[in-house]
Amino acid sequence: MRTLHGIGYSGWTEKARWALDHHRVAFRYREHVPLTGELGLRWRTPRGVRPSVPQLADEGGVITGSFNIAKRAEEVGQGAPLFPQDALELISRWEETSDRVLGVARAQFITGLLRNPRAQKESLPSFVPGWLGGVMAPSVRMGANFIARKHKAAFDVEGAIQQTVVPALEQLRAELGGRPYLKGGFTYADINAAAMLQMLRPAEDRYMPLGAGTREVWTNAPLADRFPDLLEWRDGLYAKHRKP
Ligand SMILES: N[C@@H](CCC(=O)N[C@@H](CS)C(=O)NCC(=O)O)C(=O)O
Repeated sequence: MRTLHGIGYSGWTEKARWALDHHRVAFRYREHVPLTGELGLRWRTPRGVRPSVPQLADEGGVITGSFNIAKRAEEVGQGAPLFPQDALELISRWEETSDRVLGVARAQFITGLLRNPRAQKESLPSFVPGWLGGVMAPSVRMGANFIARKHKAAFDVEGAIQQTVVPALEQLRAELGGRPYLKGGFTYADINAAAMLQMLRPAEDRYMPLGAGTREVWTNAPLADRFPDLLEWRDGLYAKHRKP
């Protein structure tokens, strides 16, 4: 069975899932647990590829990275293309921007998680009973620190937000210019852009179920207040193009 390994609250995983769902590609989902899942992740990852999730295993082999998975979905799935020829340059530009912003989003999340015991408990695998949450929370902090080191997360999160995220959001606002899509119709460029907005306020629970602590950690109120038009755009895009 086609299997997607991912992190439920990660923007990268969301991009891969969205493309697979859009193209009606069936898959089973497996949650990756940082640190304890590292060995399995390395074992699955083809030689010469940096081990990360999302990662899709299907009859064609193992595909690592949201962009490659989305392309694979387009190849094997059905429905309107997300990568039309005339949008390829735009998509690759927003892929690059989205990737940089998600890197800052990860750093913001890790910093918030380390300070939020409720989110730490919610990050534990579902088989850990609630009463063990407090005891197991240090393992979540170890996992968060592991991810910070592995992916060289920014230390100065606020500085990275001002330097990388704010200009990207201004750019998105300018390019959208009040229109529903970055190109004439819905493309992967919109998915790339929408994923960035998770670090302002995550999508509604019916699209991305998150515990209250995790949702709190993902929310950046000053940014959300500064870009309400973009959040409104993202919510409209979800309502129209993302199956709950
Ligand atoms: N460019 C990659 C980035 C993927 C990435 O950085 N994934 C991180 C998400 S935090 C990851 O794999 N973390 C878990 C781990 O490394 O164990 C993509 O588009 O998928």
